[in-house]
Amino acid sequence: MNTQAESTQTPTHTRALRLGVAGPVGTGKSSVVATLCRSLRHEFQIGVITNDIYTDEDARFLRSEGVLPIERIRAVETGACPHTAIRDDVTMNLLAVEDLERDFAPLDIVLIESGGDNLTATFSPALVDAQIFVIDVAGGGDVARKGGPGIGRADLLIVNKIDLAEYVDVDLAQMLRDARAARNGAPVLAHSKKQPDTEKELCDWVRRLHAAHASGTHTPTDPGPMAPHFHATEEGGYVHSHGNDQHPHTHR
Ligand SMILES: Nc1nc2c(ncn2[C@@H]2O[C@H](COP(=O)(O)OP(=O)(O)OP(=O)(O)O)[C@@H](O)[C@H]2O)c(=O)[nH]1
Ligand SMILES: [Mg+2]
Repeated sequence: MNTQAESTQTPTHTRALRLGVAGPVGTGKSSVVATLCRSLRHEFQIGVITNDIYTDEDARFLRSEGVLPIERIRAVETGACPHTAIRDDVTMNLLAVEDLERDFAPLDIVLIESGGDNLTATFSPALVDAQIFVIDVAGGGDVARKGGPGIGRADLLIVNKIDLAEYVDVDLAQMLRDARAARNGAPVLAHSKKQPDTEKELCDWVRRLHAAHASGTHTPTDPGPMAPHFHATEEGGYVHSHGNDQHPHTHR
């Protein structure tokens, strides 16, 4: 029975910070997760969930890198486009996160890597407390300008593999200006796994986020639904728009 004493008890440990890492295929999501595990595992109790469509490749990569004890890295095989499992129906991921949190309680941080998808894929706030969106210079300097919910409104945008910019003819300064212009003041991190100072900036950002989460001052925000898109029909099609404000739908 609930007593007065029980109801006024202060919890000794907040739920783990659930931090999503999304972005197009091959931009460096697993490498970012590996960096965070290696750098923060002595400060925080960490677990990892990976998402792949048909395999557990990312989980096997992280286990082989020795970034955490192997049992703390679990794979979800989505069997479908990654965005379906991180946004449309998060059940598989939520169960995996809850199992991990129960088996290794108390965890401080659970990192959830999305399968590589396209620029429209973001996590549901029902699954994560905050999310990082990863793009890279090798995908082209204009990607930042192309925008989308992850680029525009993820908690952190990483412009990754900056060590490669000169080899792929990308004007990094311009790409970073475009990224900042797309984000209304939200943070942008120029990052490379070959540049330890940038890895430190990433870890410091996660430390600050965890502190805000633990103190109850971090408010999870939804980067928003997919951008308006076009469905062709025999009559010439209609525009199906998922806006942010009042979820307007435009059909014509
Ligand atoms: N030069 C360079 N290569 C990087 C960097 N980060 C990742 N890579 C390489 O990019 C390739 C893809 O990296 P991953 O971390 O597997 O990328 P991912 O986004 O997890 O890939 P998927 O899960 O398949 O979508 C690998 O060959 C990495 O070694 C970086 O900062 N610089
Ligand atoms: Mg990966």
